[in-house]
Amino acid sequence: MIENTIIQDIFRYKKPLSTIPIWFMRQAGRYLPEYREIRKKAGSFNSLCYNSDYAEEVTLQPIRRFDIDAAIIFSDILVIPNALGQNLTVTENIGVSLEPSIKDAKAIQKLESQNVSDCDNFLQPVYEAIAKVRQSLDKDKSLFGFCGAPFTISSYMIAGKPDKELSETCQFYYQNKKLFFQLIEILCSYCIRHLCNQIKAGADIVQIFESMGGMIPAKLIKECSINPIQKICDGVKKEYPHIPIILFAKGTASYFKEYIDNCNIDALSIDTQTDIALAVKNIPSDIVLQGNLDPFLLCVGNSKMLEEEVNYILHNCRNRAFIFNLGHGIIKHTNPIHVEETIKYVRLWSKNNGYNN
Ligand code: 1CP
Repeated sequence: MIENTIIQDIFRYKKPLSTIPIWFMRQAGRYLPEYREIRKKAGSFNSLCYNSDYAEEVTLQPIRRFDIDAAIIFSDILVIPNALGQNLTVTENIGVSLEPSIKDAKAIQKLESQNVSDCDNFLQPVYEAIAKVRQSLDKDKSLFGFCGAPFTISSYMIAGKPDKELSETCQFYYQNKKLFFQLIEILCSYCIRHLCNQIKAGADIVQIFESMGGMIPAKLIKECSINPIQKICDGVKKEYPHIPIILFAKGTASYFKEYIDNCNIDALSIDTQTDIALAVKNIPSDIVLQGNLDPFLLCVGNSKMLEEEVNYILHNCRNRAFIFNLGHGIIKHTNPIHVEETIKYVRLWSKNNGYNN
């Protein structure tokens, strides 16, 4: 297992080191011409995602182009529902769908009767891709594995598509609370298994995406988000106590304390809706921070505003164990030159403030 990446050192020492590590959520994807080329060659998102050579290639593309400090395996939070029998379709300009959607007890029973090793086999290309990337990746760079948090995954499974307002997910919850938690339980165990398998294959850090966090009603946050994430962290830490876990729970700043107190997380990824200065003030210093440049600013690429915002983030995090990133994923219309420029500003700030680069 790789143990001396720049990012792992941040977790080991819990203080600023000689470099500020950088990576970008959704750093592989349509904004890169080299990704579009492979995507075309593969023919569909699924053929890309489940072909370990293609997945390896697109995972490494942003590393080659930007020389950043971490790769994140090219996959998706929806591979778990796909492995559990829902058909996953990603169509350009239309979006994602999962069919058939989960509507009743029969559908949940079907999920429950899935054979665990069949799911492992289905996801084997993801693990193979991880092993290949780890072989090619410099030893000082981290490789992220990831999964969605059970609530976020369940929202796609229940609606069969993005459930932006959680209208279908919350109605399902209120109508079939018992069934809903059966689904969450199933997802907890598959998330633990999927993260452990990714670590076994070579991932040296993992991130959990609760992308729908900000839409969860206050009354449901504890049982629908915090408890399942706690369960996943405990499950992963039991097998791999030294692998850092980062939580990106978008839109949940008012519950950061609850997440930290209850879940065994090592870092919080801060969204753009949260002022990084407040995060620094309110989050204990043994929790590593990651974030939080606005992906829309990155997309527009106004140099002066970009530099000012990078400086604001870095200045506020100057005494913290910190990983530079976005507040959410890169938008597909982003010019890769803006990413390069951002990296340049981070390096420039570091140099002017006594870091090695
Ligand atoms: O070529 C294409 O059109 C595919 C678009 C795409 C990509 C590039 C999808 C479908 N998934 C991915 C890759 C992906 N998804 C990665 C790895 C790439 C990287 O980060 O470099 C990761 C980490 C994800 C995670 C993911 N998928 C999340 C959580 C992160 C977030 O952005 O909040 C979510 C919510 C998804 C669902 C999903 N998969 C794909 C799309 C277009 C979506 C969003 C659907 C929606 O809610 O609108």
